[in-house]
Amino acid sequence: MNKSAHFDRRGLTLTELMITLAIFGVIMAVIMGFMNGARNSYSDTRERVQYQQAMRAVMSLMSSEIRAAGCDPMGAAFEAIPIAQANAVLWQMDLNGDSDFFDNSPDERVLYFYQQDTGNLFRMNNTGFQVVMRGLTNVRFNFYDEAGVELTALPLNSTDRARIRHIDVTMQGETDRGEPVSYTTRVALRNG
Ligand SMILES: [Ca+2]
Repeated sequence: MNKSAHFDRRGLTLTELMITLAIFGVIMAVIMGFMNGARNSYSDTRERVQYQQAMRAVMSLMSSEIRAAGCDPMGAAFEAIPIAQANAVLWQMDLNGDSDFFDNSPDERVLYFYQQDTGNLFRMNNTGFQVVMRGLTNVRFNFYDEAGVELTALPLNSTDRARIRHIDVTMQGETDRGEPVSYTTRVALRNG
C-alpha cells in the first residue's frame, strides 16, 4: 500500500475541510457579488429606458401640438400662444376649421404646466387637466424668434409671443434609484 492510497482512504482532515469551505465561501461571495452588480445595472438601464420612453411619449404629443399651434384656416385671428413662460405654455389652434379653438379630440387649446413643488407636469385641455408625467426635477421652455435669438423677458408679452418660431422643451427627472434622466427637443411652429 503506497502513501497516496492511504491518503485517499483517510479523506479530508477537519482543517482541510474548513479551508475548502472557506475558499468555496469566498468564491461564492465573489460570484454573488458579480451577479448582483449585473442585475442592478440591468435594472438601472431598464428603469432609465422606461423613464426616457415615458418622457419621449409626452414630448412627442407636445411637439405635434406645438407644430400645429396657431393653425387658423378660417382666418379667425386668435393668438397662437397666449401664455409663454419658463414653466408653462398655452397654445391654441383651430383644427376642425370652425373658427374657434374650443374643440377637443384633437384638442385645440392646450396648457402644459410644470409644478416645481410636486414635480408634476400637467396637461390641460378644454375639458380638464391631467398629470402626464410625475417625479420630474425640472421642465423648462425656451422661446426663440425667427433669427434664432432667444426671447428672454419671461413671461413673454404679446409682442414677443407673436415672434416665437421655435420652442426648446427640456425635461429632467430621476429614476426610482436616483439616476438622472434628461431630454431636450426643439420644435418649430408651422403657423408662426
Ligand atoms: Ca375649432
